Amino acid sequence: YEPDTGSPVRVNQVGYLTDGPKRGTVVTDAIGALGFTVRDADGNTVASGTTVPLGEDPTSRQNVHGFGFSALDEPGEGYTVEVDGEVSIPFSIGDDLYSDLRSDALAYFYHNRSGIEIRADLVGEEYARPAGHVDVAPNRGDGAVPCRPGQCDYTLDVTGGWYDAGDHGKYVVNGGISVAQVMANFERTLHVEGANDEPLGDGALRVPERGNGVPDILDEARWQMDFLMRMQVPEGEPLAGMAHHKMHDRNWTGMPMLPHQDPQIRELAPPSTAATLNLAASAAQCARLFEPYDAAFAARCLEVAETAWDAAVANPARYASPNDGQGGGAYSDNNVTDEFYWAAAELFITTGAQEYRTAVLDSPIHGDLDATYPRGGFSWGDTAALGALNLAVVPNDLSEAELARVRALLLEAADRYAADSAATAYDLPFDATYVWGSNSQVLNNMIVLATAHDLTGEDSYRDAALGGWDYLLGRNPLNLSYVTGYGERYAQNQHHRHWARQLNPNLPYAAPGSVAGGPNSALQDPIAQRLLTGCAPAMCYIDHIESYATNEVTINWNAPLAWMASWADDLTSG
Ligand code: 9MR
Repeated sequence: YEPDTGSPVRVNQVGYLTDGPKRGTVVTDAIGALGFTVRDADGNTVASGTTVPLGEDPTSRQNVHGFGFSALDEPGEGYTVEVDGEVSIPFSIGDDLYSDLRSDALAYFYHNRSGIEIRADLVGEEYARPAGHVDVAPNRGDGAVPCRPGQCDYTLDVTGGWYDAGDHGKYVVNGGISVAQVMANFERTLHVEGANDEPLGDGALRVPERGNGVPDILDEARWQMDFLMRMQVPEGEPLAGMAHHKMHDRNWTGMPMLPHQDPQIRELAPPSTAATLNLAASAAQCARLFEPYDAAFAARCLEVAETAWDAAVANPARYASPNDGQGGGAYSDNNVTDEFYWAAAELFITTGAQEYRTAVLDSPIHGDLDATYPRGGFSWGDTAALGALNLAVVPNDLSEAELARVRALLLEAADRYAADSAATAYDLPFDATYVWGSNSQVLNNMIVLATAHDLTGEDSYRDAALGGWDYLLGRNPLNLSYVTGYGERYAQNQHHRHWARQLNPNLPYAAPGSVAGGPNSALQDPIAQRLLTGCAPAMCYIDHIESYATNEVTINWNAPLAWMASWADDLTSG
């Protein structure tokens, strides 16, 4: 299998910000520097220079050169770069490159809501569908879901929330980090100068709650928060206050399958400490953000957060089994030090209480660079950065010295990601550990860089973050944008049960603004194993619906995508 990679001249296929860096990469056998020419849509030469030979790029095992034309600052569409007779995909220069992506990336969450009709007037006929997992056959409904046989003798109403991904499972690990990053997208607008709340506000997004006086992005977050809170073990039951790890079908369903057609029995998995702390952290953040809009809801979030915290402290080592992957993903995690840190940080920011301050300051994570900001990116299994980023940005009761330390660590992490970016042929702020969902690891590194830029205003952080955008939007070894609908060549056959045009002509492609998991050198699905064996790490990807290990979509990958789109849009509209 030889992927079609099109032109060897690689650019950000969406384009470059008017005052931002403009960098590209060319795959070539040439050893010495080559000339490059940038032309506008009419074919006039508007910039030129010579490439910088960079040798073999270890992520693609190709010989590459870099080139740059940052001085070109004339907004326009249809620019191209020519190197050695080869011409890039056309791209734009401008200030409004990320505003559609901001709302499309957020629309992902409404598209994937459970328990509610998805309306044509909000998403278009192609994507409209009946409510999934309400009590209409063949669904069993999520209104009274039992525990797995022998596990508990109650049922829970766990309707609502977002489907995780290409499957119809609903997981607290990772549902908590997803809603936390959606809320952080909004919370940034409260505390960062130049961050614009209008594109997230009431009436701005395609959600059915528009017009209710609450910012639309918080309406979306509430849909998930309500579900997460329903996953808490009720008072009076064993392990009260903990959260069930997940709920999903007893067996994997086939594809394609719309949510309302799922006939499987759905069950609650046992509670876990990691899920309980996802609930505690996200509910604590919920409490402070909803306070101005709905004090009763905010109070409920806080109560859930505090009871969840207490339950996790009382049950600090209940781990989900790594082998529990039938009918849904395992999301197992035997190290919850980071979840404790994240939850303590959120509870401390919201309440200022001594117990949480101590839990933050005494945590082994506190001040530890690798544990807080893993080199390969934070993720659902490494959540400390979520707390650390908020401690750095959201006003709280840390002393000045403590706050300075939190911010210094963040900048140290950002410096490290920036150094990684400078060391790669594609300016990618990533250490090239191409795991399942590598694109989200990249996005989370970009968030650390973007936050460093929010705090310092330094161009070097901005430029390294934008290098991540270049990579995700096409300047990469496959010459492919990983975001549906963005760029000229983009992923669209992501693994999803009903965005399944590849399997059925009556179903749609992935909706615009959906990010694919991305290259994963571990090749954990059959089609990747069949077609990609031997691949160079950054090329271990295929835009095929069956490649769930390289090409799935999920809430915890689109949440950082949306956060980063807001940040990039704010760079120019602020
Ligand atoms: O994102 C998860 C990744 O880190 C794991 O390596 C992988 C295998 O356990 O599972 C991923 O999560 C999937 C989940 O288990 C089920 N729904 C789809 C998720 C994204 O692929």
